[in-house]
Amino acid sequence: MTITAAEVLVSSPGRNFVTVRITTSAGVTGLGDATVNGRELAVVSYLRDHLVPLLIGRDAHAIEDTWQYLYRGAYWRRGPITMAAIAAVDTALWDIKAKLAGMPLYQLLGGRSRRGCLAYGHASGADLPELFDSVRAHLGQGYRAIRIQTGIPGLSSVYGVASSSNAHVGDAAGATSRYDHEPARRSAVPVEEEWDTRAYLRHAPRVFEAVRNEFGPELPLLHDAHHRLTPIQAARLGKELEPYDLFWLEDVTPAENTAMLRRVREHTTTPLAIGEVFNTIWDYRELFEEQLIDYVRSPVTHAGGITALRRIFDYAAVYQIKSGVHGPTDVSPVGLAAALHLGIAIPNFGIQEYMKHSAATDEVFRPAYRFADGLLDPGEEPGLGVDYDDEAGAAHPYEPAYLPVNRLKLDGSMHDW
Ligand code: EZ4
Ligand code: CO
Repeated sequence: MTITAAEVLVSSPGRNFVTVRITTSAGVTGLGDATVNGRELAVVSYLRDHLVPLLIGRDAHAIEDTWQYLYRGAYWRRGPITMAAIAAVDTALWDIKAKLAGMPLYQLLGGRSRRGCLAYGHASGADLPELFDSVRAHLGQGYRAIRIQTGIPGLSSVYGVASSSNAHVGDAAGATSRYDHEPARRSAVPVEEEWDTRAYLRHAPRVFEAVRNEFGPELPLLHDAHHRLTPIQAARLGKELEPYDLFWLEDVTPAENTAMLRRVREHTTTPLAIGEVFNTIWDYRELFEEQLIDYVRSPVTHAGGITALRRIFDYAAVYQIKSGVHGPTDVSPVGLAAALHLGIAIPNFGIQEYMKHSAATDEVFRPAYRFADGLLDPGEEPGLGVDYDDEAGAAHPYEPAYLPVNRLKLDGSMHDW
């Protein structure tokens, strides 16, 4: 059975997605997610101009060999664009193999290890009353773990905090209503946000104190610092959050220098998660072997596919480190489905981020996965359980969109985000 076609599908049902669809001589097709938020068309070119011509005629069953061929064969290895392109091809080939076996993909990955994948949702608010409403709404929807982000006194808007004032065009709910589900904004250039680390460090512990007082000690709480702190600032934050028993503190420092997490670890027992912007197993080596983190944030989409991420999780398991897969709306339903098939099977599943996609997105991808009682389940459809609707996709053509950039309030200089 050979690969006869590989299409790169671009659609924008509320946000941009890049999807690979591979067709085989047996007539079976498979899907993979190649979306890199804010740099989508670079991956389209990588795929169309450089990978698709190499795929035609290859054995569709030879997943490992194709992965090695695309990774080692590039000479310029790694990087988010390369690894997202490889991930999409790899995921599509796993989808095909599982469809041919007549099984949901997780059966090929070892079968079911748990009843479902514990999911966490995103509660946020400009202030505490708005945040509490958002937490209550998530509890009402069945979430059993919740990420907490809030506005900071003195800052006009903060990344990751939804409000009616930063509603996004293209949302099914309309441009004037609150939209919790979209980190990017459709615009020709990125929106600029302002930042003040000292104000954040003063405010964050008070927020968690208030949330614990309101909602009690049981609910697992998570928080994302978006790479904005220095090691010593991160150490202080982790220490000050200890009384509030976080499930994890995410991305405290910039991802390039993983050694700096040693300093953070020396000071705090708050569990640490990192890796949503990593793209290979090598990025984790120091963090695993020195046991500097507790959760791996890589999604299938940005870490080279199912083949590569499974290897990362096995490596993590040696050090009692668990999965905590990135699942924002910019990971498409194909990428999320792939994560759920892995998550339901692996021994060291931790938690899965879940930021529900818009209705328009689900109309294009028709995912079989379901969320109930706080757990996500990949479903029992053969393969990934995602079915791309060409007509629905074509109704939403690509539109430029960017994540915001972050400047210091003090003097306007660029800051990590
Ligand atoms: O900033 O998905 O944990 N989740 C996050 C996300 C990321 C975006 C980047 O595209 O940090 O909001
Ligand atoms: Co994050």
